[in-house]
Amino acid sequence: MHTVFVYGTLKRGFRLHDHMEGARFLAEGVLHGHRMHKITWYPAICADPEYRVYGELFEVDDAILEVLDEVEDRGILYERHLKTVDVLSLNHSGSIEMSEGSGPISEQIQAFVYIYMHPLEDGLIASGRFEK
Ligand code: PCA
Repeated sequence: MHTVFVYGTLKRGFRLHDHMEGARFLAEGVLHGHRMHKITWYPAICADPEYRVYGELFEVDDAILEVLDEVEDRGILYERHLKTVDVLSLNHSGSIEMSEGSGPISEQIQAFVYIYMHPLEDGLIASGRFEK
């Protein structure tokens, strides 16, 4: 199994989420050191120490990851990189165990992230949150 961090159209309720069918939601997450831009109807991110990106963590199998690579035009638009993502919230039945007490748990997880392969200039989303 693999962990992926999605920050755009693959999130729950967004345009390409259907391609995540069979994926298990783990938690909300934040990726530090990356900056978000709006391309057209979808976002993209690149490395930038000044910014952060918010998204969702899922557990996926080989087959789903293969579908996502295709949907995201891996090798053409995005490259898939393993990144360290901070876990912000957890689902109660997730494999990431809840610790005692409530509130967000500070924990990190290694996850695949689709990083844009081309320069990003216009359409900065400074908040790091892709919204409809
Ligand atoms: N889909 C992928 C990368 C950008 C996009 O719109 C995602 O949601 O993470």
